[in-house]
Amino acid sequence: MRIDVRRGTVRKIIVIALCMLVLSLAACAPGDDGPGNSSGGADGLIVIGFAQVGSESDWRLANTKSMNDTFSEDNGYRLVFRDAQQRQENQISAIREFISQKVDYIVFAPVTEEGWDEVLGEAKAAGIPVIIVDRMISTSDHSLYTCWVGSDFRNEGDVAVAWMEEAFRDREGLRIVHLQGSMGSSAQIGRTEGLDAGVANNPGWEVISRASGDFNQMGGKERMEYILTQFSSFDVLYCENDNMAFGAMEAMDAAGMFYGVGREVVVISFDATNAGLIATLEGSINYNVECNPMHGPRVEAIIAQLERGETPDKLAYVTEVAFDAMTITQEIVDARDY
Ligand code: GYE
Repeated sequence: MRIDVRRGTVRKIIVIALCMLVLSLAACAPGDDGPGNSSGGADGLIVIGFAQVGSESDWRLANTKSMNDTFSEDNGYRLVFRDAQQRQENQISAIREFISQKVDYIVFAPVTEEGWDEVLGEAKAAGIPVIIVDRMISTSDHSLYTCWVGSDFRNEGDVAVAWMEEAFRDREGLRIVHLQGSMGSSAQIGRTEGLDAGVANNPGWEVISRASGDFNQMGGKERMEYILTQFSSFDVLYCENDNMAFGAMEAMDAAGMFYGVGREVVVISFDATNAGLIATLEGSINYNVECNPMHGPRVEAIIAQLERGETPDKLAYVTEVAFDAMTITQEIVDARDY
């Protein structure tokens, strides 16, 4: 009997020890699938590694501010921010750094669509959830990221083209200059696809020149300066963001070209930042398609869901509108704080 009792006690001790081991492993395992990924370190803050694209545009600065404002210590987070200076290799290094730091969540806005499987495989192996924001990646393995939130860039392009079709309904031919964003990024790919579809559907439309200004003002200025050495006139500037449009305007001003409402060149832009909307109200941009950068609260809502053990939508598109110089008002411009 005594032996049996002793055996029972030993068994109980082993079972308790095993339970404790399992519990401690579960607590330590980064990114386990149970409720709440965060280890809630000593200070109780949720640690977010955010690999940002760069600081190329007003849109990007507003996006960075939105993330910084949201993921503050006061709100319960520690944000590890890395600026990739528009280079994919920098973003990959930042993600590897986040993995070795064992952050609770990796958030990143991919510079380009291609080439993420390897590093995201490493994040997955480490059990760290990856939230993609703004631009998207191209992959056949959708288990490599938890979810994505951002804009429908192809739709943005389609919206701009629909406006052009209406504005140039009675026009025989249309000569278009196209300034593209950073090549290979979702924002460039979608907005370019929209225009290409418009050109395919409208026999009189022709893209006479196409170049990338890398989404920044200097890029837009330099590309337009070059284009103006090749062409002295055209009908439309289809420009994939506001900052490149400002640069292109500088070049057109210097060349004595007139653009905007009632002028020779119609300007179409994307982002609809505050500066972009001022230019739209003033009439130097004819049509501006909104792209919303305020992703901080959206990513926070996703993290809150994951912390509660819920499954966020795999893909979430932001609702956006567009602004016509003929109908925009001062109130709309004043309401735009980015
Ligand atoms: O349009 C541009 C920025 O990815 C939506 O990147 C973003 C784009 C935005 O540089 O201004």
